Amino acid sequence: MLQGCVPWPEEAAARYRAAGYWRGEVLGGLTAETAKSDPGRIAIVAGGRRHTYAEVNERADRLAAGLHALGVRAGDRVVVQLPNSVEFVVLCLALFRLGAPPVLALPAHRRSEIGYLCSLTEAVAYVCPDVVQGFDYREMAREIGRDAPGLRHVLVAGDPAGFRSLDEVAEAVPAELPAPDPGEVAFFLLSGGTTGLPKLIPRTHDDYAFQIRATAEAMGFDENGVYLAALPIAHNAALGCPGVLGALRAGGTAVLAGSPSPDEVFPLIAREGVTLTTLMPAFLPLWLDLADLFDVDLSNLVIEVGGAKLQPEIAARVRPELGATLTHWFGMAEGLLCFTRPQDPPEAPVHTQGRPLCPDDEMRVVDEDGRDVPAGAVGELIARGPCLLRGYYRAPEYNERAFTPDGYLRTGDLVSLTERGELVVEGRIKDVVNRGGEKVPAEEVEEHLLAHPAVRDVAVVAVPDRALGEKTCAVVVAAAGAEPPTLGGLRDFVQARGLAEYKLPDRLRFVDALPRTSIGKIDKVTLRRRFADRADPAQRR
Ligand code: OOB
Repeated sequence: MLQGCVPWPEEAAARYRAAGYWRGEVLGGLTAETAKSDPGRIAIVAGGRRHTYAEVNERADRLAAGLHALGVRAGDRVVVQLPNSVEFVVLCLALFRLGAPPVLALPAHRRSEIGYLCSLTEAVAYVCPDVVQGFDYREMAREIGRDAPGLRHVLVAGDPAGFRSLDEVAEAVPAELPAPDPGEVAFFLLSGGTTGLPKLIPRTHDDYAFQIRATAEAMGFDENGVYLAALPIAHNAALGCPGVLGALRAGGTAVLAGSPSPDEVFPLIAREGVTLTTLMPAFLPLWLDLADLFDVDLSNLVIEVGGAKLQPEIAARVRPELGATLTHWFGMAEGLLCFTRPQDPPEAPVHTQGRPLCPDDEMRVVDEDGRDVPAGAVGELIARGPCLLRGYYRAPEYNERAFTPDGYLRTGDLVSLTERGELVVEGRIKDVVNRGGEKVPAEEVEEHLLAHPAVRDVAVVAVPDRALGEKTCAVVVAAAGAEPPTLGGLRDFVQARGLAEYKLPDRLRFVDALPRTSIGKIDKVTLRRRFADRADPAQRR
């Protein structure tokens, strides 16, 4: 396995193979079979264009050859930051074929995150779009390039402005390439639940092929299925649950949208006959309120909702008001998936996040000392299984804390299990703000805020928000003698340091000193409680 990754113990790997979870499938081959048996079938619909299996498959072959000609080799890492587009999918297939794992950054990431990913992974290439929503990724690439000596190529989808055009690389003549080992890392996902700087999750061909196959089966998604990707496909939820990759593996169609906003997706759902999609809970009220304005029949649609707390009263409205089938998900990029099945009774997704994907997913609920809590009680969820990593990439010290000695991931989520083994998410102990499904690592933001001359001390905590569930509040101890910082000033400051916009603080509160626990850690429980109801005066009306 790629250096810096932690393999599963041989005993577990043998068990997962014997049980038929890991079948030696490689992700580069996802489109190959359908491209041969039914070349004219539509694989991807994006930006109003339809792309056949034959086209997508051939473009991936050409791009793999072109990247190889540039010197990209098996084991090299490539940071990929593209919006939902056919280029994104073709590039991933090409890199899977080469065995050069893409590191999937989110479109919202900026200099701080991308620069860090490039240096952590010693990436040989960074692939970005030209300009999206007024943001010029090429300018950012120029800045990053200065600090990343190992970065040999910047490839641009669109106008390359002095860099190399991705399209041009994709003009190469397809070449025979050795198939990668299915036990190898196929790509890296970013963790949404770790502390400090972003952590990388290695996903192998074997484990992800199992995830997309088994989730497709559970959702009843086959070659007649049409999956709508309305969330960024760099995120596990839209990439592979079964997502775009699962849709391609099944021989179905993936429709790529730029956002889950009703005016964009409802016409697409109607026109393309979408059967499955994924949403974060924050968008569901909008769908419920606006669906009537669009003449769209959702009775054949299954919606997967997860990533953040879904309010039961919103969940209960889905079937009666939209006519669609709701499935409720607890997912992690780390590889644990629990969800209610479409055929479960309608009340199941209202109250629980369902059962794990795999019968061999081992989930335990433990107390602070790591002892199993009594049945039904709340504790931290720890888990291991055929999709669950055994270590973050190049993070040996962090891994010591993040995993138990026998390989269970400490999820940092507080849960309980129902008598029937269904998961109920009850809270969280990890220091993350879940901002409508986008995860903001508090420590990472605190470090940037601490660099501000008017900030002596700071704690970033979650405060309740009606629309997003949670927002980010910076609790600041102002530096003596300095003009106290303003929220706008702090946001500009952190943004200028290259942090993604969704991580900028939403609120600012001042204290004379941060409360500490008996062992000297910042007492965030007290801070959260103290500022919860004062966060948004509009909410109290
Ligand atoms: C999904 O994945 P990530 O990696 O962005 O975030 C994982 C974390 C979990 O550890 C948990 O804290 C939170 O997101 N979460 C939920 C939740 N589902 C995830 N918190 C409350 N209720 C839920 N239902 O978010 C993700 C990956 C695949 C599918 C769906 C979501």
